[in-house]
Amino acid sequence: MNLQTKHAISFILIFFVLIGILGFFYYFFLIYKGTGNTGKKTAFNLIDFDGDKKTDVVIYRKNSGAWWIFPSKGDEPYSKGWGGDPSDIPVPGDYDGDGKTDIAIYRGSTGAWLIISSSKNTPSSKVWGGDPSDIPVPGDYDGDGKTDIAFYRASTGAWWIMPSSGGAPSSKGWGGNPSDIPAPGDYDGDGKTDIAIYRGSTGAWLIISSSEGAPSSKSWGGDPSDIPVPGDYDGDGKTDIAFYRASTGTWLITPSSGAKAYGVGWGGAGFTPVPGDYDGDGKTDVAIYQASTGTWWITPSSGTKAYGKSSGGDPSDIPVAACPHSIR
Ligand SMILES: [Ca+2]
Ligand SMILES: [Ca+2]
Ligand SMILES: [Ca+2]
Ligand SMILES: [Ca+2]
Repeated sequence: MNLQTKHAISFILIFFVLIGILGFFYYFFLIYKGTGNTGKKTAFNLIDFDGDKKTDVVIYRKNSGAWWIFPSKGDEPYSKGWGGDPSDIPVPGDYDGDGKTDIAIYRGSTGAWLIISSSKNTPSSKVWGGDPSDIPVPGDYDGDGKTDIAFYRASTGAWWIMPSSGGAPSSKGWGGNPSDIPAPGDYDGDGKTDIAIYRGSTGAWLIISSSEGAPSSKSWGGDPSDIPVPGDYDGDGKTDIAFYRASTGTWLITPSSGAKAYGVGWGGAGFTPVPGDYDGDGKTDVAIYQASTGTWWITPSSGTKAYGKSSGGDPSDIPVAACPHSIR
């Protein structure tokens, strides 16, 4: 073997070793990335600003337009001014698909969605809605891992969805009864949000499965004080039909896995349901917010002891997890 051949062989060996090292790092990069939006999807809107897969306690202080975020990781709480118009409704979601919740407001007076992307920290604005009867219903209807802006127009009973994947906006008539409350969720567990209505007058859940396109109806609720609280309480990746009966402070849950329906007494007068996955076990936890003291009372699904957490208690505070019609 002459010197030239030796050099050529060394060069080829070094080349393959380098490829191997790069591949090794790329593999771990993919695993790391997998903890973000490519990880297992949850069948509810996880309000998770720090990206640890646990629900954060978050309030929107209406009178000052400030968000107060208490990261579940235990970092210091922080605030961010975003909002301030009396018609503003918090609509947090993962609009950029990086696995962290973005601060977002739906401004009812103009129909503008004002979003701060967590990945780029840049604000954006898009008008979608604006009718006084419009109710924001953000969700991942196209299943690309990014929240889509969407509203339910109560006056006509139509759902207007702008897919984040860039397709044409769609409109679908589903609802229209004055007692209808939008209750979107991933009831069939295919990773796409399903259009759904809770009809207060009859206690019927009217759901269109995104995988089959077929409508279904289930009776669950019907008391005038019932508030729909869909979530994945059994952790099977499908949203469960559930309501909170304010008159008695009872949660009534029908697990999608087929297990027996059950009730949990947790709440009562002066409490607002704030379901979320506070312990990060993939199951929705029963939790309530007490406006008079600004305290969150959380019962972790993992079985650890119930606890309270204060988020201030300004009378204008809105617990973001209770925001109507965000998917849970
Ligand atoms: Ca989407
Ligand atoms: Ca679905
Ligand atoms: Ca479930
Ligand atoms: Ca949980």
